[in-house]
Amino acid sequence: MKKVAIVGSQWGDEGKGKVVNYFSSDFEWIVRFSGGSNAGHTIYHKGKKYVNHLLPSIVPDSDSKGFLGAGMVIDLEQLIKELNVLENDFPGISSKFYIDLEAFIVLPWHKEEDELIESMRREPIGTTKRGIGPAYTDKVSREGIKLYHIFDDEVLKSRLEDIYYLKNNIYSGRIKNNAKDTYEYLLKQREDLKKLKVNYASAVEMGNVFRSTSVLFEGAQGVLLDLDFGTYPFVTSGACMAHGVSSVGFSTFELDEVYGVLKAYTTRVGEGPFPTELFGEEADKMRKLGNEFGATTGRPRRVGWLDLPAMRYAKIRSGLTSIVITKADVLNGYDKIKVCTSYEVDGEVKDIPSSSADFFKAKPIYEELDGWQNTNEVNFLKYMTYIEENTGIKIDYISYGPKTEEMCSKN
Ligand code: 2SA
Ligand code: MG
Repeated sequence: MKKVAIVGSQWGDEGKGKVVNYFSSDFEWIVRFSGGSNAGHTIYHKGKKYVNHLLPSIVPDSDSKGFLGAGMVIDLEQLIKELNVLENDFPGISSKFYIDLEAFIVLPWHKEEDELIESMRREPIGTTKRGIGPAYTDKVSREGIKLYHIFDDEVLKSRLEDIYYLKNNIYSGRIKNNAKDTYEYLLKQREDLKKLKVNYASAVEMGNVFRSTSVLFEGAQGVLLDLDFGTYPFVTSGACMAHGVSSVGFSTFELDEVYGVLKAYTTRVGEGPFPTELFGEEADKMRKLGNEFGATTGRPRRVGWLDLPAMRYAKIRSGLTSIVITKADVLNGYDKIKVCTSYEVDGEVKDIPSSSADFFKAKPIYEELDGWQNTNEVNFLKYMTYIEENTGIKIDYISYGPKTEEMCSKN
C-alpha cells in the first residue's frame, strides 16, 4: 500500500497540483499536510480548470478521498467557497473530504494582521495576504482557535474574548474585527460545513485507515520557502518539505517515494534571493511563455534559469528520491538553454549552498546547452540526463503541458 509524498523543490508553483492530479486516482487518500490558502493548486478536469487553495487535489469523479491535516491553517470561508464550486459540478463531493479536528483556523483578523504587518515592515516579504504568517504565529504563541473549538459554543466564546482582549492591547484598537462578530462568523461556517456534509476526523482516528491503504501526501509551496530551511525570512510559515507528514502521524521512513517537482526553469513570487533571476526582455519572454502569474494573487512571477545548486540543496533537505519535471515544453524554441551549475559565494565556488544564507550572496555560474523545438528531440533528452547526472536523482516523469494527461514516464 504505497505512501508517496509530492513536494515542490523550488519556490513553489512547480505544478504540484497537476502532478498530484496525475497520480491521484491510484491513491485512496490525498492528504494536504501544511500551508493554507496561500497555495494555489491548479487542476484541469474534463477541459475545465479548477484552482484549489485548500482542498487536496483529488480527481473529482474518482473514488479518492481528501484529508486536510493538522499542520494546515484553514480559512473556513475559503474552504466553503471551494467546496461550493466543486459541488456545482459534482453534487455530494464535499462528503469525500475529511478535516483533522486539530487543524488551526485562519480568522478574519489574521488576514487583517497580514496586511497590517506587511505595510509596517521596512522590507516586506511579499506575502499572499491570506493570513498565513499571523495564523501560524498565533498557533505558536498559543493564541488561536483550532477546529475543535468551534464545536463548543461556550469554549469558543470565551477563547475569542480572551484573544481579542490581547489583540486589542497589542494593536491598540487597529484590529477591525471583534469577538462577537467572529463568534457569529464561525457559527455560520460551522452550519455551512454541516450542510455540505464535510467530515471531521483526527489523524489518531485515521492512523489505521491510512496505513491499510494508499496515501498521497500533497505538499504546498516548495523546499526553498520552508520555514526552517528556505531563504529565511523570505519564506512561508509552514512546512514545505516531506517531514511535514509528521503532522498526519507519519514518519518519512514510511514513505516509499518523495517526488520533488522541478520546473524546467525557476520562478519565485514575492521578495527574497533568487540567484538565477532574469530581468527585462529575457524575463518577459519566459514569463509569457510559461504564463507565470500567481494562482492565488495573480502576481507576475519572477523567472529565471534552472538552478542546480538549489536543487541539490532541496534534495538533501527534503530527502527527495525522484524528480518529476514540469513545464518542459515552455523552453521549446530556445536556441540555447542556460543552467546554473554552481555558485560563487564570497569568492569561493560552491556546488551546493551550505545554508540558506548562501542564497543571498550567490553569483550563479552557468553552462549553456543546446535548445530544442520539441520535447521529443534529442537535445531535450540531453537536458534531462544532464539534470539527473548533476543532481544524482532520477527523473521519473515529465510533464509537458497543463492538462493532466500531458505527462509521461521518462523511460
Ligand atoms: P505567505 O502568504 O506568508 O505564505 O507568503 C510568504 C512567502 O511565500 C510565498 N508563497 C508562495 N510562493 C509561490 N506560490 C505560492 N502560492 C500561490 C500560487 C502564490 C500566488 O500558487 O501561485 O498566487 O501569489 C505561494 N504562497 C506563498 C510568498 O510569495 C512569499 O514570498
Ligand atoms: Mg502554486
